[in-house]
Amino acid sequence: MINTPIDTFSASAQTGSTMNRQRLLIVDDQPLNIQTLYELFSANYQIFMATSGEQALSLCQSKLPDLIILDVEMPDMDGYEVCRRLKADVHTSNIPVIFITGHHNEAEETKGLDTGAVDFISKPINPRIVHARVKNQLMLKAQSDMLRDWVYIDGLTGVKNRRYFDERLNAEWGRAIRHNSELSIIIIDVDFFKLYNDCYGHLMGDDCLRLVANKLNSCINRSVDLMARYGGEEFVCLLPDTNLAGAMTVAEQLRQEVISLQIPHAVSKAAPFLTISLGVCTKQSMMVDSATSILTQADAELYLAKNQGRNHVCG
Ligand code: GH3
Ligand code: MG
Ligand code: MG
Ligand code: MG
Ligand code: MG
Repeated sequence: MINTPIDTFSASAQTGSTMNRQRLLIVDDQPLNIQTLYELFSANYQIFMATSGEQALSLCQSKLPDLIILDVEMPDMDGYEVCRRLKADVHTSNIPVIFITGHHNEAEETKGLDTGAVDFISKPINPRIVHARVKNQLMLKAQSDMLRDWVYIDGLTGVKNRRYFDERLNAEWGRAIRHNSELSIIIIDVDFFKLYNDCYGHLMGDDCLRLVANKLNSCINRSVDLMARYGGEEFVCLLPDTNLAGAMTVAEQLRQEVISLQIPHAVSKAAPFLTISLGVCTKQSMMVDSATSILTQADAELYLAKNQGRNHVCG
């Protein structure tokens, strides 16, 4: 049987690999209850603790736990309300919630599950059952996280794909409009890549794209910046809070970094090694009034760079 990455990941999650321990948030207004659960789980998971609803919500934002064990009855805000708020927020809506409560009846359990919880456990708890249920939910969470990541990764190069770029561009465009902030993008196209394939073969072409993608990706330093494969031999870089001058500087660095790879390209008409052309556009540009038009304009600049003999930046 072929070992899929999910099998491999599940196996390491089961053995409780200390490298990347999953994060568990325990919420209960009684410190003694927290203590019991802490002792049950601290060997396998990274634990965060909260004794109130407000504290739980704030920890969810800052720590993004993989699972929450949530008490129902708490003085400031009950567990149902905490769960409702988590589910209403896109940042926290996919964190699974397991309720633990002393008041067990059908109506309460139904209410808990309707609020969006994945499980409902009554006190007094059976430690082995709680452990098994938590483990199952964390396994599902790890698998769904991994699938979600895969949806956004380009299979050939390992950098983010166009689907991810399009979603981020729309989100960042909206943010830039709301905050009246700057936003730039760079479209990058490998020069004479058809000739490269013709000369060295498609497999070498693939290797070349991987090298270029990794180099471009490694040039992106701020966590808000994004490098993605846009398709074929084209890449695109998203730079929030960056004006045209800043983006031109980044583009020039990218051009030079790809040259520094010194990938032989004997039949290129631009240089004896592989080069890229880049088109830069910023939200402040006269022609730009939408997320789509910033792309169109960057593409127009790329076209100019190609016409100037390639191995150029235009913006
Ligand atoms: P220009 O300088 O004008 O950009 O010339 P070009 O040859 O790079 O542009 P063109 O659009 O004519 O050709 C792009 C080539 O990129 C053709 C296509 O086979 C190749 N290509 C696209 N995706 C891949 C890929 O995943 N792997 C490989 N090896 N080649 C690819
Ligand atoms: Mg309580
Ligand atoms: Mg192209
Ligand atoms: Mg082309
Ligand atoms: Mg090209």
